[in-house]
Amino acid sequence: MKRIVTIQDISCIGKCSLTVALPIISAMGIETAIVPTAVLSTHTQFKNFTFRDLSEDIPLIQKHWKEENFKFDGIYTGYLGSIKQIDILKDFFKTFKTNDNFIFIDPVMGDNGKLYVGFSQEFADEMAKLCKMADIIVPNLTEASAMLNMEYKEKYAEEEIKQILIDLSNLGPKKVILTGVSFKENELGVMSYDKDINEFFSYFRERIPVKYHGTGDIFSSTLVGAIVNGNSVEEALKIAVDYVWETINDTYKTNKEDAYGVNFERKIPYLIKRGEKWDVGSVKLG
Ligand code: PXL
Repeated sequence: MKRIVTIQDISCIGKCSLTVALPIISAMGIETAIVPTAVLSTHTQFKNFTFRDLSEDIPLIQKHWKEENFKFDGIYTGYLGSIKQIDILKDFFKTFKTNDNFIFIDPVMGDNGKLYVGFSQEFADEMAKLCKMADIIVPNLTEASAMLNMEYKEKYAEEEIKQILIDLSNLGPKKVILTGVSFKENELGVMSYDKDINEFFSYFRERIPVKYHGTGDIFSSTLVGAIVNGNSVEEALKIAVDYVWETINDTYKTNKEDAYGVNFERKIPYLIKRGEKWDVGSVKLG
């Protein structure tokens, strides 16, 4: 059985980070090991959330796992609770990276042009350095702008997006995926760049006129699961965009008002059904 380790927070209520990564990656037939970076009562879009930093536990978990000789097909990081954790993860990556697995970083820091509560430019600069160790990174445009020290804009031309992808790949990773890309009012999707072959790829779906929290984590979890299951990155991007679209559409139709996250649970059967066609094999990173 394939195994992914995902390193991100537990937001006890909030439908993001580990509470979506665990069910989604598991539903894709992959064992999901976790390293919780922090425990919060809710994600940080609510007021008065609690926050317990678990940085000190990470090296202890790492040491134990090393002694047990655990191996992972993919190493996937999301929301990190402090700059100190970025340093701790550099060591974690060195310990568990092999020739057969890959490091996937979702540099979770912000959205809609703003960094989330608790993040700073200094954090973004350190995150950019961590990305040097990644095989794949998945920023949105807010996170990309912060890591490249660029101003965030509402609209971008295709040539500008391509340049951002190239600049991000110069941070180190072979594959860069930019989320929240749109060149037409009624479309939203992703664009990727593979620096080894100098090729771009994009995939869009009809825009649903609403924004929900947590969709970035759902996207990344699905993407990393689809890649570990042997899909090409391009095919995995279609799977992840389609699944996120289904979850947003379902939420939009059923409970627009009180949604603090999307109805990803109701669309897990869709994901499983789609997975029936996959020829689960080795990871194809090109
Ligand atoms: O979905 C990203 C995310 C993850 N974890 C926590 C968050 C957020 C976004 O706000 O607050 C704790």
